[in-house]
Amino acid sequence: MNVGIVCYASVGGSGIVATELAKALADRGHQVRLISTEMPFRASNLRVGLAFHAVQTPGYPLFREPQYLLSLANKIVQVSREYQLDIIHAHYAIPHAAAAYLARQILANRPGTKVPHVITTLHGTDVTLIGSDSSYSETAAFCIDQSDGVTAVSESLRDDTYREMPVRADIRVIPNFLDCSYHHRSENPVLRARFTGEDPETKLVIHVSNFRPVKRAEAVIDIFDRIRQRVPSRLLLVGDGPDLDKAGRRARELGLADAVEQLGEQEEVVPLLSVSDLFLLPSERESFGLAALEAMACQVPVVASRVGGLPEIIDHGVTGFLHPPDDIDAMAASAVAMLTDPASHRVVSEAALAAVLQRFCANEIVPRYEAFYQEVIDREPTPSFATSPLAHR
Ligand code: GMT
Repeated sequence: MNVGIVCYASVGGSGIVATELAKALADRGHQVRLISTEMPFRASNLRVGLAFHAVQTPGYPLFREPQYLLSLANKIVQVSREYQLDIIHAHYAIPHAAAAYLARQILANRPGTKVPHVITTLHGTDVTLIGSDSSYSETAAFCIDQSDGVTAVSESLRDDTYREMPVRADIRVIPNFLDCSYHHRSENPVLRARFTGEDPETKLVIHVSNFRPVKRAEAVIDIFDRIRQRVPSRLLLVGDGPDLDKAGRRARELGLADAVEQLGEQEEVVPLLSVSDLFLLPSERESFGLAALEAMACQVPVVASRVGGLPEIIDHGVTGFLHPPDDIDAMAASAVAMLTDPASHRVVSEAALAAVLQRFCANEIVPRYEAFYQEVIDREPTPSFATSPLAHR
């Protein structure tokens, strides 16, 4: 199949999932074209069957805002026409579903042009924060409904979409996944010693995110403060975003500055997860929690909020720990229990890995996307110019 995958290039789960899907589809023999503003995070390795197309959005003094929706739709039209795309797969509905819809309408209006099918994958805040905002809800819901197929990354997100937006489309749940041949623990005593100061008693707690308000970075520091009162430990903060400063300030207020290491954005998280003992994710909302899944694959027990899709990945007390987002004390208690009981730590780490291997590896999930593409194509033959209502205008 010829597949165009549209995604954000910035650090974030939706771009990572889209890129991993593009790579996996290319490995399975499809011709895949990634369409984004710049080469997405984790896409840089050369791969047969995978090409990248950059969206340029030129400014003009009259425009106060960049016209990304128009330039993206334009790029999709050009790529689709040139490479005869069967599928345009838009990751993150806003505004990618709209751009894909517009591109399809343009292509349907051109005689003799192949018109691709549009699939939109909902990732989370495109529904729960932005899509449900009254400034966007009508256009976002319309464009989601106009897609030929819609997927959501968790049951919870599917339910939230129906509850929070006027969407009528039949939403298929296809969970996020990892390349399990890459995402696994690989011990690195030298790196670990660099963070622990070679103290064998010191535990490493880690948080990886884009430090936006939903991630509750200050709560990460508050939980770590409670952990550190009981366990010699250090905290690794991986990623960057608007609330990283707040986290640093909170750490200084609590006298924890020396115990917190800010590593900024890192393309490779596996080495850092592999030296860690515990992952904290006290998010306010989380449609899936890809970062938690990556930690589990590296055998790092996760202590997280019982919100959104996290209960679909973490079985409380078995493969990790879930608590109400505001229950900092309970999160700290679970963390301390894990860090002070090596036998339980091993049991939870192994159960977490087993859950990932059983349900969330690429070889399990990517065929579900392929089957969905085929189902959408079979359901409705590609609209041709002759049958398009636009053709007669
Ligand atoms: O967090 C966002 O605002 C968007 C998005 C992203 O691009 O990182 O994150 C969402 O999609 C990820 C991939 O499907 C999920 O793992 C995250 O849980 C989800 N974030 C939220 O729901 C807050």
